[in-house]
Amino acid sequence: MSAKPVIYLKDYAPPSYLIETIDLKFELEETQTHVFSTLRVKRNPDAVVSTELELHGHESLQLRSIKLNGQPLESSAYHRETESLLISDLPDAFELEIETEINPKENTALEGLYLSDGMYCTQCEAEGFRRITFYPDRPDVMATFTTTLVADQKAYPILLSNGNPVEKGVLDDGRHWVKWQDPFLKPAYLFALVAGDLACLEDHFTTQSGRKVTLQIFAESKDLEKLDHAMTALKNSMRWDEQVYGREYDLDIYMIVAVDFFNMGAMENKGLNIFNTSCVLAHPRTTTDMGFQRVESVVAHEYFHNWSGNRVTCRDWFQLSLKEGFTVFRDQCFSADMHSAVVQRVDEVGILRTAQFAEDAGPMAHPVRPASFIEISNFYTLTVYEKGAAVVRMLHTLLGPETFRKGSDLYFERHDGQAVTTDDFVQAMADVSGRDLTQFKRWYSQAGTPRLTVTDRYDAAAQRYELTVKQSCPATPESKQKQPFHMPISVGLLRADGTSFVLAEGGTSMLLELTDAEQTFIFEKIDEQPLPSLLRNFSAPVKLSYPYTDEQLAFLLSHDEDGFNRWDAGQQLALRLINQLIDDYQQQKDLALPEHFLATWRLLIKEAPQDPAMAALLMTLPSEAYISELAEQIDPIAIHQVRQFIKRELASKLANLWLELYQQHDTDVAYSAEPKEMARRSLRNLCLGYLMAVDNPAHLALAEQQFETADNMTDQFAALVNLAHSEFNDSAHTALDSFLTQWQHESLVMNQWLMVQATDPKPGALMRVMQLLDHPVYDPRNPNKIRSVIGAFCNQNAVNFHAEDGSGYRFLADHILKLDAQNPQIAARLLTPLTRWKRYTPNRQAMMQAQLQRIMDSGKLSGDVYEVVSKSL
Ligand code: B3K
Ligand code: ZN
Repeated sequence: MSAKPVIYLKDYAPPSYLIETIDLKFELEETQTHVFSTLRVKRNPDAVVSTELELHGHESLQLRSIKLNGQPLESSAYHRETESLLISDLPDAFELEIETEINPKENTALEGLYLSDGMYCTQCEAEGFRRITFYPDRPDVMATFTTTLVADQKAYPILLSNGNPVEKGVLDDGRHWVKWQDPFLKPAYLFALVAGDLACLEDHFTTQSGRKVTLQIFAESKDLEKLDHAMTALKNSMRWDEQVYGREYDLDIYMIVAVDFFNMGAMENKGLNIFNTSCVLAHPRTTTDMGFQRVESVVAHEYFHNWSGNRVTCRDWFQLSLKEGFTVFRDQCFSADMHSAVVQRVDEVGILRTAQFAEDAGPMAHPVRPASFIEISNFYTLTVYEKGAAVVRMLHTLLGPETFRKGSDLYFERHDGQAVTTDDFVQAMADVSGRDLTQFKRWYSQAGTPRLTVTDRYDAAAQRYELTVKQSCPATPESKQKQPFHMPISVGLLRADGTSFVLAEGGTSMLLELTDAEQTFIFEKIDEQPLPSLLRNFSAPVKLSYPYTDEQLAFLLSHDEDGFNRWDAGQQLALRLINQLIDDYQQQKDLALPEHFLATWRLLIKEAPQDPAMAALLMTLPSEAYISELAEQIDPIAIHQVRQFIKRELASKLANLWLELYQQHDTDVAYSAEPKEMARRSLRNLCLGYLMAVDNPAHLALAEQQFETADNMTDQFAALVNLAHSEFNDSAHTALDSFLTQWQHESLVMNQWLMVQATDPKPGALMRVMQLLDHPVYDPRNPNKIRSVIGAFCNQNAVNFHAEDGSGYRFLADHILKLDAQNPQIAARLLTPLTRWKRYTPNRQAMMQAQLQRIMDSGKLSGDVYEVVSKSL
């Protein structure tokens, strides 16, 4: 059982005391770091009930001394509970001095202060600061921080914290110190420090008001050449936030530090972002195009937090989406402006529709603003991030860009320096638009993915077209009955010649506002039977159904002016075939690909050169994860076999076309990271994938040649994946071995090498995965390595993870039990595939459930793992 209680949003109460300033001094030693903290405290005039002072403090903290206004505090004046220190009988204003001792070296949870490859770094969001010192570790307590770091000068020449450096000095025992001051109010979760031997790339940015800001990106010196892309992304983000949101950077210095041991992607600490190396280092030789885009979007995301998150922060952790949903929306728009907007939209909807919809349909489903939790770390979810972004996007769509901008201006001005709620955000949007957004707010309080069923009627004589939309939403753990949502549905109507009708306000798309459980929308002066294009650009996070025929979907695929809906029509067409073939497969019938499907693909290939980026999307079959999410009952083997069958058929029946397209998109020009070149590479590598789906030595030779001659990681890695996963390549190990030899000293490339093997769908993958865990490049304490092997196997190798004998489930449970003691956040995160047990075939359900039960029965679990397992069973 977990000792941790459930925390409810409805129980929120303002803090009894406020902290005006905190002055910190760290004497950094690997196993015994001393933290001296001086707090200026005053009673909160807005507190509803005035209780004792609650300072959070993890059980690992050793309290060395505590003084009130300079006098040692009597031990009867305070007492310690598991997660806090409570002090009673305090005056209205006072100073508190606390000395604690911590052990960064033993900190394997990677929360609070820890060592990453010998360098000190911190991670305080959400509740890591309480592992550093006793403090009101809650986001509505905001203070100004001064931080002095003292450490050995030779081993730790660089000492960083939030804000601006104000003083430094050298001590006569070989240590030195630097004092940092952050003038902005901030909650403890935004505190950071770094100490290490680091190289730095420096640049400058002049803000729109003419202030010069120093930009510094720190990494190990061997990685200095991999920082240019992040620097460019940072400058682009700074410019973009000025242009699109009118937001300027506010300190004289902005720092990013790359660390190899990190529980997630990156962290937006004020003025001192700490990044997982995987989200900041990029070089064409070692990083794929996907990696480049990830770096760009994470750099942007963390930078945008400076306003949406830091200047205006969350009142409590239930409001997490206030900063995360909004910031994801901001980084999505940034990426759309930097690259192809359609490709960006397809990618983000892909994540939402597969992973977030699955979360919303599972035992951990929760509203964008959860109403309760045991462990907040479990709520950094796709719902809070991606659905939260979709909700902000709907506001943007409903209000239009100008009014939305007025709303964000008002929000930032009204709440600068405050800790607020999602209601405050929506209120700013309501105030500038004059609209009542009360119903809209249900998106924050009701979980679940709404279903829309659309029917239509055309009256030729009256030239009138009607669309009727019904909405419903399945029950989720927090509520059975759902009230209708308010959502924008963007529609277009296509004529038989493929052009779109001009609708109200002169455009070819129109916004319908759905508010009722059932609503009919009427279009006048429609002079021929139209074909509706619904939910353009995925204007709401819902599952929509309309009774299209295959011919109508094919028509949308070739004619819809909405790029997203063109792509989606192709996906729906493929899904129909896939579902049909899954039935055939389960009934042990022969599988066959219909001629009209091949004809569609011939056309796609023919037209591909006109828009390679779009073509690569259109010719990618729906993923196994998406097919699974839509399935009534998931049969992973059938899904895999059918998808492979279609791929092989397309490959063999259209082999010459793939080869021609592959060769057409070859180039002698040197590598470039321009979007056009990225698109060319993605189309060419898609062709390689099809070529490698058939048994043909000539195709194998092509892949080998590409592997050996590629001047960039995108092409080399695409060749490696194909060589390693091919059923027809007897010497997969040759490519894997040579890749290992070539890149063994590049940790991030080794993650990719581990991942290719962990995701190999061929039989025997689990045995190979177990061997990888003993390989010298694997490190059982490094989250990136754990994700590359265990995470990749359980999430991206469905056929093997779901093996009939239950070996995959046992393997995952074994590792969760081991990991929980070491790093509960990572352990809880890895559990996800087991939590979906109810979606699988009955034999699998039983085996998955048994492993969850085994974890539950194992004794002492962290709150993180306990919460996920207990909610899943
Ligand atoms: N705010 C951090 C996430 C912190 C996760 C803590 N378990 C990164 C981000 O979303 O920008
Ligand atoms: Zn974020």
